[in-house]
Amino acid sequence: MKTERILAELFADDPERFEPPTWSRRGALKGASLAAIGAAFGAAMPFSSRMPRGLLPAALAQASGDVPVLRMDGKAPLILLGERPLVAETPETMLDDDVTPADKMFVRNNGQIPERFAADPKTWRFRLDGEVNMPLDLTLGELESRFELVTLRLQMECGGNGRSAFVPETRGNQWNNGAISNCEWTGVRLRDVIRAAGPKEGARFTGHFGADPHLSGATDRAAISRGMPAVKAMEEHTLIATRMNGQPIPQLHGYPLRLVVPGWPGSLSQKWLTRITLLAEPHRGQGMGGTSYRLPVRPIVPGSQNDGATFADMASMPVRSVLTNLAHGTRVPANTRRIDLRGHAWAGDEEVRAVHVSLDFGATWHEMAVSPPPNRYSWQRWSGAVDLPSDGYFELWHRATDAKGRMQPHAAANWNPQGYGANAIGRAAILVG
Ligand SMILES: Nc1nc2c(c(=O)[nH]1)N[C@H]1C(S)=C(S)[C@@H](COP(=O)(O)O)O[C@H]1N2
Ligand SMILES: [Mo]
Repeated sequence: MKTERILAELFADDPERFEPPTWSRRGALKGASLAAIGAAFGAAMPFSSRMPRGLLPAALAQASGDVPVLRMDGKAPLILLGERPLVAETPETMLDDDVTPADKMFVRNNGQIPERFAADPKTWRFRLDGEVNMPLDLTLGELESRFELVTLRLQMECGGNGRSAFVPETRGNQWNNGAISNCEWTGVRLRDVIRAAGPKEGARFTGHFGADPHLSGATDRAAISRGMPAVKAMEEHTLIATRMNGQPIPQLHGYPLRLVVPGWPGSLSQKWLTRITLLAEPHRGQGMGGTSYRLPVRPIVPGSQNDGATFADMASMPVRSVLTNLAHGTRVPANTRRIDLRGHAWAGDEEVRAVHVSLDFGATWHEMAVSPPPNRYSWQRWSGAVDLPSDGYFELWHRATDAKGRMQPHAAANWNPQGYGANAIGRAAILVG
């Protein structure tokens, strides 16, 4: 199928036709009529009668076309969100592999990228201390030989994935849905290492430390240092990883040792891991407390100030889906009447129960096939097809449902100052003909 990204260009031809959106890119559209939108697209909107009033068409609401691109050895042309620190997102159509290849893995750094550990990686040292009877100081080689090695496919998703959907806009990297990877990690279980150190009764939380310098270069400040409740640390899928996709971990992604905490905010998965400490109270490192990786327990007014004192730390990430075989803004040939669709879906600690697709702005939904995960915490493949009644402008909406029946909402919900947990229904605009 020959595809072209054209919708943004069509809009660029005649932007005056539109009044500005009331809020940000996904706010309601004031003034512009559907007829005007249709005229700008040069296409009919077959389901315009089902379009909710005030909804900004995805073709205008979501960027497509010109975006800054990461150019880096060993990395695919990801969408560059920031250079200092280096942050890059994976376009949805690059998330089609069941196991995310290293070059397509999104990048999220909070500080500088440390110099590559030049010595034999087996000599890298890792410490486990705090509320334990026997603090451990082990080399990577000792970790691998003392504890059982396991290999698992594990999702890793930034807590801010989907942030660009918040209205009004929030602080932080404006991710679409591409701050997600599903690599094959090999490592030892964190719980085995904790047990070997003899945790004390009071060991109820962890704190994580890595070797990357703070962005300012200050040696007394951590780039990021987060922690989690012991229950998550003791889960069998939480790994101290030494290999990714059967290879040493790439430098950008934590060589030679990193923590992998699947299903919870990616910030817990400390790269360039040097130390984990067990604590009686929640860790107080960089990225803990206030509004960092924390969500309102009771909704707050969007756009309002809040110090986060009553918020709760984010735990499991919410359910989400990506469409990987068709880019938002694609044009398909006239008379195309059936379209194959596929992608991935995941839901933090939960399994995905269903994925549905709508062509008519959510009036009717078609159930897609969803594969079981190869192991818990892997994302799942979904696939199916939809029939198109005619040529014209369509939006493919994709919505996943988790095992508890929770669905992706129509709009980013539970607004919070740093924009975490946005998992709105995916919308891809296509033009047929
Ligand atoms: N040492 C260290 N670990 C880190 C970070 C960091 O900046 N430094 N960023 C965290 C965040 S916010 C995320 S989302 C993931 C991103 O992992 P990746 O860059 O390998 O995709 O790493 C986490 N671990
Ligand atoms: Mo993140």
